[in-house]
Amino acid sequence: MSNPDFICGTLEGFFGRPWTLEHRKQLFKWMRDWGGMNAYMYAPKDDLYHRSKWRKLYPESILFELKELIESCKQKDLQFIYAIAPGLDMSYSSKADWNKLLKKIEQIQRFGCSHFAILFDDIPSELSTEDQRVFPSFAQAQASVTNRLLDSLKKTNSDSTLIFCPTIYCGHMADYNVTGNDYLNELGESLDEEIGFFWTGPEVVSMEIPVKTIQELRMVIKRKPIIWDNIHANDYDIRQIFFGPYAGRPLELKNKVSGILSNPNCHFWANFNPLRTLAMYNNETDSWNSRQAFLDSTKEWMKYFGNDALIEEEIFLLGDCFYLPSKMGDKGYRLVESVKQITNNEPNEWGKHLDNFIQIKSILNSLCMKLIASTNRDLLYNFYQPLWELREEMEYVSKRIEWKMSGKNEFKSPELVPRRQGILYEIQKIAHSDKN
Ligand code: GDL
Repeated sequence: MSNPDFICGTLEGFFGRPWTLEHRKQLFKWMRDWGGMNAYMYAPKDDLYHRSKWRKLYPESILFELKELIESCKQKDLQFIYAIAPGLDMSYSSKADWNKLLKKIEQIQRFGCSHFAILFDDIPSELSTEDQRVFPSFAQAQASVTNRLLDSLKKTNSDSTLIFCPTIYCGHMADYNVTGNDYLNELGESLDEEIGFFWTGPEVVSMEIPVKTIQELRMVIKRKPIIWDNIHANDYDIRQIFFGPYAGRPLELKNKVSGILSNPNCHFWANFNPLRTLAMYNNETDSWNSRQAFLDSTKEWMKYFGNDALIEEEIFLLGDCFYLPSKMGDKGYRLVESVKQITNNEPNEWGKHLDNFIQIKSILNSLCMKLIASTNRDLLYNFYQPLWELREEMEYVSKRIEWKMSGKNEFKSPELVPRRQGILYEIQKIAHSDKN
């Protein structure tokens, strides 16, 4: 069973198109049914009024949606956390900005929301000249606004809570020297001890979060952090998608932090396994096997595709091909190994790899055929791009196989689709050339 004082759930905190009301309602239903999850944080970077126009009140047309979300969370016993991100252009010493912040928060409080977060991630880290006259440092400026906000929230409702996201929010940003980081030390000293503190781990996207790195951080920030977990986020490269399990975090981590909120794929339907397995992780007390959790969760995931003809083998392959950043599932590794052996060797050396390739290709093709006939069109559109790109590459490898087996001299088969081109490709070719 999970600890009720521990915050665990979903954080909609990515860049790009926010989820829809329907998506969020589906999410709340999942979280309630699974158990082990008790919070949803609303922080879509591209909700205009959350970040870019944080000073502006929500127009009625959008406000009703927030009201519905807050009510829907309440009905399902989930904590709704509203986050605001004023850091792009807030003047920390300006009375006018402070009043705007309060007005905005009051607008949300009116719907019975008492859990808030203030985010200072991904912003310029220099104080303006006016702010420099008032505050000795960036940390002091942020701590002052955040402490005042907590006081003000408490005046309205003494049960209010507040979480703070710092500008340095992972070990990498502190040059892996958290203990010696002035900004973090100052926050530890000056932030009210009741205020929660977000941390993404050693990296922005941390494949592992070792317990010892958190113990070190706790000494500095003088509280247990709340993990803002980006392991399944894909907003930094939306050609990728992650269906893999919650992994790389030992169970012991739960005792060292005060919560875990997952900021997952922008593609809503990609998040079943990522979130389901986080709920499993939070319910687990003895031992954690992320692979087993993935297998169990995938079986539950199947019913959301809208096609009863789909079989487990197809869905497992889908998950294994698009697993975690820089990590594939078993069948993904097997496929890549076979492509490598086939490409680098002559047909008489291929051994089992040809059969392996053909078998996986056939599962992939039947998966795609069934997906395009499935009734959950929203899910299909979410998965289209990476899946179709993979199919195209499989076709290309098939052409090379035919050519190698034919014994002809030159590979003449034209590529079925043009190579990836354009400005991104050109820049990467130049900037990443030292890594090749
Ligand atoms: C970030 C952003 C987050 C984004 C994620 C992955 C934090 C605190 N902020 O740095 O909004 O989705 O990276 O790209 O993680």
